[in-house]
Amino acid sequence: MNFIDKARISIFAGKGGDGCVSFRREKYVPKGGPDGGNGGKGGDVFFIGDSSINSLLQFHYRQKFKAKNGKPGSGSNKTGSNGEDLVIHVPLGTQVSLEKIDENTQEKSIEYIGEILEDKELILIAKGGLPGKGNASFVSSTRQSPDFATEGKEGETFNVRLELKLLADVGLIGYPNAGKSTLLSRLTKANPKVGAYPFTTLIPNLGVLFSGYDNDIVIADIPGLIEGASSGKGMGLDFLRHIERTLLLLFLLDPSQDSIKKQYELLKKELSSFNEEIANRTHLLILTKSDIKSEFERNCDIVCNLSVSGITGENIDKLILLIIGEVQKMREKEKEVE
Ligand SMILES: Nc1nc2c(ncn2[C@@H]2O[C@H](COP(=O)(O)OP(=O)(O)OP(=O)(O)O)[C@@H](O)[C@H]2O)c(=O)[nH]1
Ligand SMILES: [Mg+2]
Repeated sequence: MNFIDKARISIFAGKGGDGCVSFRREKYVPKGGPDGGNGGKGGDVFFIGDSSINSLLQFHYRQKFKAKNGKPGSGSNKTGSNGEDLVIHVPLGTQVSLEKIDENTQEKSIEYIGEILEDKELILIAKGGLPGKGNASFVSSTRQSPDFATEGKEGETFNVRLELKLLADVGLIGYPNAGKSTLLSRLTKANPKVGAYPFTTLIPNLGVLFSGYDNDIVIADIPGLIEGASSGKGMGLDFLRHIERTLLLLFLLDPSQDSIKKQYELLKKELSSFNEEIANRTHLLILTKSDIKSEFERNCDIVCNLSVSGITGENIDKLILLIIGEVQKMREKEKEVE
């Protein structure tokens, strides 16, 4: 599965409506007092978080987004209606930056605005133009019949860069070489690099498990964790931010490397030093490489939830059901909290 996780779009807020020049018309009064109304405000452009979207795909089909202009004012002091706002739906986790050009030096820069994390979270990106004033607004003691009005201002326009850090639902944690990437390729259509050496995975891989429910499950395969990772050893811990929002962790324990109990304790300890809350998150203990387990019985010193093989496929179907069940449970719990 290919993730489209970057897009560049142009957004245009609406122009303010023009003010109106008008004079009251009454019988026997050829030119009554000024009654030209103000224009309406131009529509704003917002982004809104939408949990039902999970890619930036839509922006590959459409790149220009425009809010409506404000309507001009009219006679009898009628104010023009405001231009309708435009609300663009984006997936949760979308990071928004604006391209800016310095008016004097023409230098380009990128201004990071923020990340949209919550469903229905709304951020204002481009403000609509202010309305023009009708001639009635310019009446003063010295100016009884102004015959001018002002134009509405242009709305803001920006080129916007969107980046989606896919939010993984499930994180695979384990020593280097524990079989994390092999398992990801078994569970999903992802095709990460697998190697018979530690630290084959240098950046997180993501795969999607099609759950059959309305939301598919994104699984993150991350680099291996070793003792001292929290103090910078191995790949460090920075990549753990990719699993900060997972619902479920799978501890992949490799019988061919070390005592399973020790692996579990060490992984938990390193996770805790990154984030105590992550370390205590719901997790399952999965024994990997079950096809060669018998050679390493001595290392199997705690009972795991399941033992699987990414090579022979043993118990992969059971693992899929287990993951789907746990994730559904967690999602329902999340909904109850909301
Ligand atoms: N016998 C056996 N070997 C496996 C199994 N799963 C993975 N391996 C082997 O273990 C080695 C490491 O596999 P990877 O999937 O790259 O392990 P990883 O945990 O992603 O490793 P890093 O990315 O380096 O942390 C490779 O040589 C795999 O072929 C398994 O179920 N059985
Ligand atoms: Mg790997």
